Amino acid sequence: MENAVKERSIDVLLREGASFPPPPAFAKTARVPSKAARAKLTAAAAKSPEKFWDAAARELFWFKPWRKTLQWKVPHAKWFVGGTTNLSYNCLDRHLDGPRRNKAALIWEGEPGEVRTYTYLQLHREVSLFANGLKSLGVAKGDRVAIYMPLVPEAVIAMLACARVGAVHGVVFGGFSAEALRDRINDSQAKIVVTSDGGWRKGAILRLKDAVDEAVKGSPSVKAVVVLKHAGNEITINEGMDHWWHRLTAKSSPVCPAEKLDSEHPLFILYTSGSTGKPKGILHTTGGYMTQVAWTTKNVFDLREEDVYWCTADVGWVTGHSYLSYGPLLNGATAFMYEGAPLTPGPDRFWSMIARHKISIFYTAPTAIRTFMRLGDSHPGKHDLTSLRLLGTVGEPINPEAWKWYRRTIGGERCPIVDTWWQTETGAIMISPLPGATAAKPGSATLPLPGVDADVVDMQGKSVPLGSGGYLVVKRPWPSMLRTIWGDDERYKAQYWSQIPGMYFTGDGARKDKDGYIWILGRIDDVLNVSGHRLSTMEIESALVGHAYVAESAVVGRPDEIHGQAVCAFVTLKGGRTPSPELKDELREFVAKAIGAIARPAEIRFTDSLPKTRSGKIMRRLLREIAAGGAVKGDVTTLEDFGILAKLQQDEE
Ligand code: 7RM
Repeated sequence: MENAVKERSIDVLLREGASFPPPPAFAKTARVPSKAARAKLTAAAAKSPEKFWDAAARELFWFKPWRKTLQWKVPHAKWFVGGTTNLSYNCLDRHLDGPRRNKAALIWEGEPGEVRTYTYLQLHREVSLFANGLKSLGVAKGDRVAIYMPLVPEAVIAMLACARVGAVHGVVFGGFSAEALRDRINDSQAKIVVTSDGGWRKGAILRLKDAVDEAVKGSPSVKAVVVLKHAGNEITINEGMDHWWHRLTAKSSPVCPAEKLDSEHPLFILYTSGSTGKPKGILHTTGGYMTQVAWTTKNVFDLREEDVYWCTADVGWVTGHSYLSYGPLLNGATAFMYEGAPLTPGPDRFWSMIARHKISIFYTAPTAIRTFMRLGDSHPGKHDLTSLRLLGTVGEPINPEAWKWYRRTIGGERCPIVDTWWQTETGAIMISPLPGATAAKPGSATLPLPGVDADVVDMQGKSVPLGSGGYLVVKRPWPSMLRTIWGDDERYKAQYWSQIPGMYFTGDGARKDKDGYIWILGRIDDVLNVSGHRLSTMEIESALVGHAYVAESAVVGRPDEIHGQAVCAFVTLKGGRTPSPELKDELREFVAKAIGAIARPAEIRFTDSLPKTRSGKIMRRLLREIAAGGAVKGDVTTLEDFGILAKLQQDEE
């Protein structure tokens, strides 16, 4: 079993820092404007979660209303039973009768500098054309379509077109290899692949079509490949298989009524790697996903009609599904998207875009924040960032130092920060501040949102007292929950519903502080055990980056005969700092002082970079294998930069 839960409490060592109440000017006009207002919402939702989600669903368009809000037979939920709707209709058609008709839906900037804007009316037309194109290739309700694209508007258009006709999209991140793509196509038995000639990254062209050609050789389910002309690089066209996007849509009709789909109709499959074994195809369905994504986007980001909202995630990640594509469009917002690398052509690219497009909401990952922090304040300092009014983070725990830098240097001490906890599996944000209502504490995702019954429990499922640690679970079904693992319901049950009886187990360890705030300690697999003490890798990392010379760190356990496990820390230094044996000793003492002697790293390894997924998650499994002196085994398809592995292993010789 993956993530086997061990029966032992998690030692709580992390100190609580400062608290930042919502800026009064922000709270005054916020959707949820006070602590009391949030408490009231939460209490009402706790009393009747179904009533709460019912009201949220009613803000959207349904062809036919549902008979029953929730049908729950552990571990299978159906939401809005009997209702029919369409996600693409709710993102587009619903906005065409009012003032949003000619409002910008998407503003896109390419790495070389091109800017393109789509109004809701224009986006609706492009989606309809492409949906008809898909139909002309034989795509019918329920068919799977793989999308392997750069971060261009057409990626979102392809997703919306699938949703429109009831096809199930499976977006595969454009940085993945041909092999990873092939495995995902085969597991989902995709009939069509949508791709582009290439995509821009760091001034070079990523040759996506070549990877598709390679993958399709081993994917007999694929009947056609649609190719967007984007980067303009030479590619091979395979007669009978390949279709240019522009030719396909040129002969399509712009009239494509949205299919009336059952609320539980499959919407997408998104693959996420487990700690062992092959990637899991997480399945999401229509009505419940749409409802929770719409509600959270509106309330967590406190969205306004006039906002320009930027979520930096790629569509290949769940954040790119829920909060780059669907969430903003469901709310009729203006979403900005950027195709290229964050530091191209220079380290101020992001800040220049924020200033030029007057971005007001900015949502990114801690890894990006730490990268920018490491580059220094001069780059954001060159640009006017006063359009910003709200900042967000997602993907991993943010260390308080980076949080404070983000608030000061990017947010000008003016913007609230929402630290949002959720997973591919949860579909939408579950634990987060509401920016006008919740005092933030740097490093904590704060409280479960109204209608979400998340808690920290022991192995028996008993809620732990305030001030203690345990396992993060969700006790009741929520609308945007995963419905199963594609093709493997047994694994779904074993992975999520068998470890703590009757509850959804997230795989994360967490602790509740005296105010009931939740602090995510990281994946349970990432917890180490030194002489019987449970230590969170994250708190040791957080201590290390508190040192003036350290840019980033990743801590893993390596087998130790005496102590069970020993703490091994991989450390990258800030620019201009050089590794030395003295610095190793200094860092070891620094951790001992910050947390306790028990956490003192047995080993420090300096490195130029850490192995990460594109969404910024450090692949600790790989580091564990390296620390133990063994070879790297298992799935590495989600690794962003393969060169790092060889380098990390070499460094020790
Ligand atoms: C959205 C996403 C999920 C895992 C999750 C956590 C970690 C995500 C936070 C976080 C601390 C956060 N989906 N995680 N957000 N940890 N604070 N705000 O990331 O499926 O790719 O990953 O990411 O461990 O279980 S994901």
